[in-house]
Amino acid sequence: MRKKAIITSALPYANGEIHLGHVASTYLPADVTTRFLKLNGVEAYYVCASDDFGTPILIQSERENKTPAEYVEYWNRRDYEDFEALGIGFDYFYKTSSPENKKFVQDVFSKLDAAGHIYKQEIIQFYCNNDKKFLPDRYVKGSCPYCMAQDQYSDLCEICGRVPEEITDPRCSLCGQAPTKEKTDHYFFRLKDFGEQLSEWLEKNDGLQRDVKKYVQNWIKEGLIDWDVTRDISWGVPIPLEEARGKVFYGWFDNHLAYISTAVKFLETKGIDGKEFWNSADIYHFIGKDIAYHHYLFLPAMRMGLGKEYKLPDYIPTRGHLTLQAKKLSKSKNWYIGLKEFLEYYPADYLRYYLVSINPYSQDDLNFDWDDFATRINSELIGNLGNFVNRALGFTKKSFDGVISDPGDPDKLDAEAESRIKSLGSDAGALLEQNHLDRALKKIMEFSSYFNQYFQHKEPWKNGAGAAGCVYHSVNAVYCIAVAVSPFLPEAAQKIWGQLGLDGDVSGSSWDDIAYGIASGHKLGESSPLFARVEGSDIAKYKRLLGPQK
Ligand code: B3M
Ligand code: ZN
Repeated sequence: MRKKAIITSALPYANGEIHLGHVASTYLPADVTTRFLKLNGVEAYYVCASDDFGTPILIQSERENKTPAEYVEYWNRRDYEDFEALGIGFDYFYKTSSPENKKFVQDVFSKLDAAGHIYKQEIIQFYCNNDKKFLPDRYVKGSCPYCMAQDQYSDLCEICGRVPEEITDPRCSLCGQAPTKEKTDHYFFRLKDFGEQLSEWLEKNDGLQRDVKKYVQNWIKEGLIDWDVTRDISWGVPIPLEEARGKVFYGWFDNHLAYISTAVKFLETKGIDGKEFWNSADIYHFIGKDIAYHHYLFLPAMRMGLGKEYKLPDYIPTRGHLTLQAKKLSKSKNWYIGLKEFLEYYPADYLRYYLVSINPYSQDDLNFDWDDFATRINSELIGNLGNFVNRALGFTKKSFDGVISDPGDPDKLDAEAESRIKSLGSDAGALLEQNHLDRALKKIMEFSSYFNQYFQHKEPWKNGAGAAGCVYHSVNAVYCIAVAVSPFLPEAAQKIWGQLGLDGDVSGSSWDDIAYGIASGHKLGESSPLFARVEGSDIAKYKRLLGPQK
């Protein structure tokens, strides 16, 4: 672990609401990791931005009679608010359409061009004579040449998932007329040239996820293709060449550069040299597996093309897709759960708990299931963790007037409890460092479950000789839980903190504090149940509410 870190997560398109699928694969794991790093004294910053360019956004803004700038402004703010409600603690949330990013993108292009990594080539592109514009990507609809599905975009068939080389029966998606084909000059990035360097980088970088590396190496073996980084549309970063007037960059040329430009801008407002910080920090890019190609090949190749200006990522944690009730999420079919809507029903920590628990450090898909959600919250979060905290603190209030007793001589159970307390931080910490957030959370839950049993066996309510020791160790276990669980469940952790009678913010503590932090003589605060049960009858209702019938 370096002493500095920059954490990013895939930039959300400023084109619709954030849903649970986005949260599960990227924003939540990135947030948990950032909070963990901060507790470890790492100077860590989590930066993100809305992804403002691209044809889908331009088309949608035209449909809504807004300028694209107005349109993305709305989603930039809305997405940020939704993230905040989930406790996603960005240090900075900006936008790819920022002046800083535009300038940075143009500089990068000029440098890549000067270094010989860019070439110009004439291509044939659909053109609508009615709308008087070129029609890249989503501007053209037609039938998929593979599966014959009708009404598919030219850049992706949503039915069979393939990218058609050329769509059958093309039509302009704005006016429905058949387009013509016209010549236009585009700029290409020589991705092909980077195969060997990329392969070497993947090979020697241990921080990169093993299962992803394997198939990325296969892509390289199969042969890379150069990337067309131009679009003939009006919304995007202008290509900084006189001869390219009216052309803009393809969204995937500029969006990932906003990781750097946003971080640098943020750091500079803090009086820190952004470039120097970047190059001496651990760099994390959290993503979903569908954009692995872009992050394991295109992004590093572009950084390599710049020479040694900005270091490559150390970690690209890549997670699978979320399914809902075992079916693929689909916005068009309304089979998804919006983050904002979910948080109207349940506290952020419930979602954070559930989504971390079911989400391994791998590209396997994960499934949101309402019944499983209810069971896990009720039996694990409430039945185990909530129950232990409430029991330990409630008993201390009732029988010891909220004052932590002197433990006296430890018996066998106390000695074991002590060793558990002493090892929780390093056990869970090691898993967090390896990106196994789900396993780390499980460790903390096992710790809580162990202490439930410890409390049960000690029977402090009988007020025998062991009661004082039981209170002392149990309350300290609660203290450890508050710190350890804070990256995962920041709200609950803060509540526990207050109930322990501690001032300030649990986030101000250190991971090393996961030990005996409460001395005898300390007085607890007020205690009350941390969580409310998830009711089966509500679940039945939400099952109907959320999803396709919405
Ligand atoms: N805006 C969203 C996606 O494809 C896309 C990510 C950009 S990350 C630089 O998931
Ligand atoms: Zn048209």
